[in-house]
Amino acid sequence: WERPDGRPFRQRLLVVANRLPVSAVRRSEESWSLEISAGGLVTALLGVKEFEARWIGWAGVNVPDEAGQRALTKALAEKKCIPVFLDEDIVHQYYNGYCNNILWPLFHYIGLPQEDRLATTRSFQSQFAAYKKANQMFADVVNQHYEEGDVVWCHDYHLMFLPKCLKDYNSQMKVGWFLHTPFPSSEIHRTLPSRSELLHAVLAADLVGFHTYDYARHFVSACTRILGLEGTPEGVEDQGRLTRVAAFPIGIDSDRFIRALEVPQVQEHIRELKERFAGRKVMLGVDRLDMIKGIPQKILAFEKFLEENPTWRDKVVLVQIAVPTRTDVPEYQKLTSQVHEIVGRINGRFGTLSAVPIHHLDRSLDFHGLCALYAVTDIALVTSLRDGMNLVSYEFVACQDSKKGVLILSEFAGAAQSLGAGAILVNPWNITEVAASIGQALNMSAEEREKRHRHNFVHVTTHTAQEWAETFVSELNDTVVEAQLRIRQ
Ligand code: ADQ
Repeated sequence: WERPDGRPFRQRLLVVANRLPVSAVRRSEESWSLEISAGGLVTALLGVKEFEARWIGWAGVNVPDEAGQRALTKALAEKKCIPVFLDEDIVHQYYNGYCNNILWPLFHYIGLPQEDRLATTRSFQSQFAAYKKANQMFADVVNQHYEEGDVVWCHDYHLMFLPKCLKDYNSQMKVGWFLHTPFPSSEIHRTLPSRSELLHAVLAADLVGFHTYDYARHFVSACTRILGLEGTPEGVEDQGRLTRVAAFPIGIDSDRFIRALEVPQVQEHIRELKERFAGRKVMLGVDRLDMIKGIPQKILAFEKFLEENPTWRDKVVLVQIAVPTRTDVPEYQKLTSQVHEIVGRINGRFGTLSAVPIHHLDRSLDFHGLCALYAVTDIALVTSLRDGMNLVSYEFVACQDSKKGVLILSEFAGAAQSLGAGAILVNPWNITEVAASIGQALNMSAEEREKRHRHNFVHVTTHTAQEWAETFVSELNDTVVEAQLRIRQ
């Protein structure tokens, strides 16, 4: 397939997400330094050779002056990124307010603390107005850069209004929307004052995707129960127009992890870690420090295990790596102190002069450090209270082909639906059950570990991030073609 000038034709993919995959630091009035942050989405799309991807999003910095905006736009263009400039007030109301204080907790079934509940109710209308305004600003930028034939892929709960804004500009635009978090039961979604407007806005997309079939089903029932529309096996129908709704479980770039284990620097690191933890079984948690990840519950379960199994006390260590996020939000500050307090208490209770049972680090690890840690781990503990998918569980499995460690996985993570047969599934709220699962994992026979690991390894290495992105985009192309055929008939 070629262009008139003989160059191969690659469809352009406009990926629209709240944050661009770069961190930008201003060096002087007109100079910026940029660093690519290789999150899951970037690596997913790097591997997709079929499309020519452009990123549209907020660079995470406030740039009030035109000279700065011009310089940043130019620097970002080299990285195939296009910025949306949001001022401080919009960021406060749209991002910190509506996205992170309202949608994030709601979609993860977490109630707001009592004192925030009334304040949020009062500021709701202004935050929702800012949310719509911000989504319109994203749409303006997409519209400026859109060329006929492009595919526009909108990401996540920050941009639920975007499909409608885009279709208002151009009903022919191919628009897909994918949610990275869970979509909650319709009984939860219906408590949101803007419930109907948001659902209608998402339904403007041609294709709506979720990590799991359950989230897709919740979305369809919200549309049927709240909007009175018709749910079909294909999606949701509104006056003859079908919005296709389906599950597209994300994956990781498993080869990148497997290859990293061969790097001499990583092997050296693995040797050091093995030496440091010699004679002890290593349990690992890697999470953003967020309420949804169930970090306090995980540590309390570990304490219960130590309490009930004195013979294991000096033979097992829990390494918990928690990257702080949203550090300016009081709830997150409280969570950090709560975790520190529990860790301190347990280390005081069970530690000795030569060793402590929990190593807790409040920071992010670099990619190679993370791979080495995954490789020396005997048991990974993923105890999310809710999680759209959870990629840490996938990354652990990818790095375990020689060790064949055990994955203890929350049944409330989307990953439970793909890795459930190989993992030990737990209810993270039930500390007794999680403590018992630690015992089960530590005592598991080599044959059973091998069998469980094989199941998960095959899944992680075949359902990759690249496959996820390709499937979504080709389904979007097909959906639009089918819709055009239906209209012609
Ligand atoms: P997250 O909530 O960020 O993503 P997750 O899927 O686990 O959760 O991805 C986290 C990523 O950050 C992983 O690649 C992990 O390696 C990295 N990471 C976490 N802690 C780290 C640390 N201390 N140091 C270095 N790296 C660290 C959201 C949803 C998920 C969904 C993804 C993708 O909440 O449910 O799986 O998007 O759709």
